[in-house]
Amino acid sequence: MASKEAAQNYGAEQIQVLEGLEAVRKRPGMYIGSTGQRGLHHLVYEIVDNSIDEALAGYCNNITVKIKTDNSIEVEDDGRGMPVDMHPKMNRPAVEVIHTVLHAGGKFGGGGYKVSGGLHGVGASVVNALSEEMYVEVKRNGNLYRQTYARGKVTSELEIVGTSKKTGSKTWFKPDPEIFDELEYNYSTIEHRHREMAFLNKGISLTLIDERPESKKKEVFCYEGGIKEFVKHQNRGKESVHKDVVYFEVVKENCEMEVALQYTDRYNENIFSYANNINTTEGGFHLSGFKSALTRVLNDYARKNSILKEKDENLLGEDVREGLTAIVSVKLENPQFEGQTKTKLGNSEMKGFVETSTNDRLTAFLEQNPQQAKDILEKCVRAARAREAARKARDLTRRKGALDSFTLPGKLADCSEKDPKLCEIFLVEGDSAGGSAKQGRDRSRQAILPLRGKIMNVEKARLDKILNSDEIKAMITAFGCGVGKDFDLEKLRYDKIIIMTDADVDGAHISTLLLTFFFRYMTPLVEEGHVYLAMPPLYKVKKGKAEHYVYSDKELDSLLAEIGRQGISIQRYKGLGEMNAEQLWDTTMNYNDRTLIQVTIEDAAAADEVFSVLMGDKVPPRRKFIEDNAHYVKNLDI
Ligand code: 28G
Repeated sequence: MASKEAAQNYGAEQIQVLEGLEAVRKRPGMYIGSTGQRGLHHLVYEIVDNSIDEALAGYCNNITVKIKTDNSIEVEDDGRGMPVDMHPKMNRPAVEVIHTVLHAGGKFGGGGYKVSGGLHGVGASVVNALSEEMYVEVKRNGNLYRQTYARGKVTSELEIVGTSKKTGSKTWFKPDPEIFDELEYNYSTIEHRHREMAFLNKGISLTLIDERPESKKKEVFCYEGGIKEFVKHQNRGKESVHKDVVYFEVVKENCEMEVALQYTDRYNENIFSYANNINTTEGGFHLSGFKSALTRVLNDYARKNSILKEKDENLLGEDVREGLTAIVSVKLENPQFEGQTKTKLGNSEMKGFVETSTNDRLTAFLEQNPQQAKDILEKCVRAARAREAARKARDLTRRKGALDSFTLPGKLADCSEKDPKLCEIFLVEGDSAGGSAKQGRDRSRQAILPLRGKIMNVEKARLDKILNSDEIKAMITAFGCGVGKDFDLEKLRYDKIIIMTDADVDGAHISTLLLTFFFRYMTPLVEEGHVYLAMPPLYKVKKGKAEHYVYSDKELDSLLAEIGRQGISIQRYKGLGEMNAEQLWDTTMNYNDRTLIQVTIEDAAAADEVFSVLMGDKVPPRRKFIEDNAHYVKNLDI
């Protein structure tokens, strides 16, 4: 049926509605965070969240997501099918209301808690508002129903188009190019979220299919063990300190919590917390409840079993979290998300709930598993001793002024400008490229720090040892903002930290090491977007007098298609050292023509993961990782 006719049926409420979705189109960022790739992916999560809700309600087992060749998305579930009956107030079919009314989810009221909810608690109507085309199919009551939409509006009435003995919902949409700057989906981003969702919702089967010819793939994610398997996955490639993943689940009438944890021989803390399937990266009451309980239970157990003597100090939180991998997942009725990125759980009642539950269940685990309890506590006691030793070492370095910015490293060629907002620092692989960069740079605003040889692998050392590395000390002093717990972004001496390495194995290795270090010990640097990768050219193509710098193989193909292959010469740059100062400036450093890749926290986390798996001690997970990430690892060339 024509859209005009449909529109004429609208009452006053519906007109309100259209204005509502107009607002979504005017300010999409308010609803999906951004109009870049992150926002684009958000559309998928919004729809999948609805299927997950249906699964959590107990009516759906299988969810399939397809990335179609034109970068449109199809999501299908085998739930009850979206309701098609008339909505009493709106006088429209319920499925239409779901797709045309902002925040329609809440309007139905009652009936189980909305568990997933998405980052901003928006839903299918927002996806409609931001799609150039959309359709929904519902199998229900023996019928197959279908309705189409576009840019927030209905484009055809709900129709019965066939029959079906099954039940379920299918949604297809094509993101609107008028809204999004980026229209191409990234398989691994969606894959990552899918795996996470499957871990967080045990037993649900999530299938991901990529139909695009260049990246054809199909994967099924289904974990009967839920977050217990999540911890195992996180710890693949690492040595665990004790045998089992500790797991417990406590379900109350209007909320539930699940915890899984296992200690490894590493030194970093690896706790992920979730509320209604949302990764609460800023933490909140559930996380603080967990942490309090952990510290308390382990101290109590250690005292009771004379692992800590009377004269010994209590273990600190950081001692009982060293090397810990843990997932804390809560589900509750009215989650309050607070904080800068709305990823901090503000429901204070969750602290007591998680704390009491963890107290009881973890104490029981330790008492029932004395050997594992011993293994865990020995690790914590070692951490406490190392902390003391590290503090002494740090005091010593500090007294010697080794990390102060007034003793800037000798290798640093600093810039003359004093306003950090205008300054940038290049971390350059090798002394020879460092030399060219020093000559070629803009001395007023660009500083150069050459890095020689390999950076230390921070994965396998505590901070005190890391601080013995000259390369790392040089970076810390040059940046001026300290490290680890002492890190203070306010003191950063440069607005941009630019990693410039060769486009080869070693270069990729060095970049990965640096990102891992920043991710672990200077997190805000990455979070606030101060870290960049320089993009030196891969080729120089000459034809007659014309010279072209080329930055990727794809670009090379299109250039050759344009200028032809006759009478050309192609130089492949293997390293930065092959360029002189002027070339380095022209191609990579000059403000106008260069390309910088801003590193996101996800990139850094991925680098960290690559590291902890590839540099770990266990071979099988390494092989599996390389197989799974063949494409990425090939580029990384480790
Ligand atoms: C394929 C793409 C995404 C969905 C359902 C099923 C029901 C439903 C969805 O109801 C109104 C709100 C909460 C109850 C519920 C069907 C009850 C009976 C449903 C989806 C009423 C919405 N029969 N499946 N919504 N609820 N799948 N997949 O969106 O209180 S949305």
